[in-house]
Amino acid sequence: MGTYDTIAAISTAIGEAGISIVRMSGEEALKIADEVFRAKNKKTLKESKNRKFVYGHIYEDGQIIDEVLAVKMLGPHSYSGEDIVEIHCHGGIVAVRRILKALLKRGARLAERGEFTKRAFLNGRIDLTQAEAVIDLIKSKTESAFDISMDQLKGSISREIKKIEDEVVGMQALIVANIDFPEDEIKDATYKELKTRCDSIIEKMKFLLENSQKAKLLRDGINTVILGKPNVGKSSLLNGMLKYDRAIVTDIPGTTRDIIEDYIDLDGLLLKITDTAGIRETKDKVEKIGVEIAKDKIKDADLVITLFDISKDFNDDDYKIINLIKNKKSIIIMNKDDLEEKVTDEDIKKLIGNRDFLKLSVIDPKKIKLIEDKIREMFFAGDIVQKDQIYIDNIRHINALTKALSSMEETKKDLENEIFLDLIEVNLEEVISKFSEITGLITTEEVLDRVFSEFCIGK
Ligand SMILES: Nc1nc2c(ncn2[C@@H]2O[C@H](COP(=O)(O)OP(=O)(O)OP(=O)(O)O)[C@@H](O)[C@H]2O)c(=O)[nH]1
Ligand SMILES: [Mg+2]
Repeated sequence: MGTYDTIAAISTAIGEAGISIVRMSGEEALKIADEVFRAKNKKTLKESKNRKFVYGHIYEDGQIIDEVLAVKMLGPHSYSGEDIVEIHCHGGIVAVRRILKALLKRGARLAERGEFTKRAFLNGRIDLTQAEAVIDLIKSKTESAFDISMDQLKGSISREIKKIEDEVVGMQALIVANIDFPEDEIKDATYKELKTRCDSIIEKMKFLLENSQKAKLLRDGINTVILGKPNVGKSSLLNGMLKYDRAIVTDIPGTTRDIIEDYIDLDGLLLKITDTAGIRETKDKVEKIGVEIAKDKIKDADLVITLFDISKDFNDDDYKIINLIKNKKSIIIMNKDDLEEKVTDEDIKKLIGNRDFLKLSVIDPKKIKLIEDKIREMFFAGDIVQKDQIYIDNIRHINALTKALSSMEETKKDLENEIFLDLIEVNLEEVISKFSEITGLITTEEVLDRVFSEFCIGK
């Protein structure tokens, strides 16, 4: 265990709440806490039992500043691997700030983002993939994303990587065993065996990378943009999907001028949904900017829901819109089918060709379900998260795994060309070093800074 200074931070979200928690970690945590905490039973925290709440008060300048419960968790069996003291005080912003200030005054240092978790890593309690899972867990917006992070926190990634690494080490062992037996027969058999093993490893790595895309969609959400000319019912659709009136809806074309973003959880499938300003040629300065932003949003969209109003004749604006989604995954909706239809089947065919479409009314909640079913069907057939699978979705892990895969593919070519075994061994060493980057066995200060800067303060 390393020795580091003592850090303190407010670990709960700032705002009105029942309780708030101030947390301290480090060698001096108990000493500092005992300078401000007076237990009702007169014992110091040092004397009190490990992991047992103690009732008392925090004092500053002889005055009670709050009534609290304090608990110590001695290292190495604590979250950070060091001595931790948590002070559970009244919620709100005043009590926590006062307590934090009192601790800082006595020598604790304000923790940086993720520093408690960073210490857990530095003290060897968790590896880097597990530390990253902690932040992903906090940021999860759906149950599936949470389940994936929970699995990763339990070490699923490192275990999977370790399994593949063992196979690579097995190849190295085979090389070392045969490098000094250059008889032709043994040589041929060795290359053959190495090639078989190499293929199997490549297959496993590819499978992990393919799954990663699915996990990334689950985690970050499907970037969904609602598109159409003014007044076709875009904001009505957004409100219908969110099931509350998030956007203003009026019969005046050009109502939405800015983009409106929100999240929808479709049984574990996360949609990041964006309502946009209706696309049309306009002289209005504000609306014009909105239209440009809308066009820009389409570029990054995973899915575009495009609306047309069939209670009016199509015009040039509709044709422009169909042009914008030429190469995009999209759902086309012929909206307002509760009103008298002004367009014919031919008009529709002329506009969208042979593309699929749904004809409905977005102000009917039952019809919203049809759209949601369509989205689900487009993105996932069957279960979204399969319990027994490993999902690697962290960009850092994906990059390292991709590099490891390309070294492995290089190895495959070298084996086919029967190049010297000791050179192949060098390739394999490269693969293993990429694996060590993932788990944090080999890491740099820069990587750690990047990983932990994603965290909130107090975690
Ligand atoms: N009858 C009927 N009216 C609808 C339907 N969908 C939307 N509307 C009405 O059409 C008008 C425009 O709806 P919005 O949802 O504001 O349309 P929008 O596409 O967001 O319009 P902009 O923000 O101006 O681009 C409102 O009066 C809605 O009540 C529908 O399916 N049937
Ligand atoms: Mg609108």
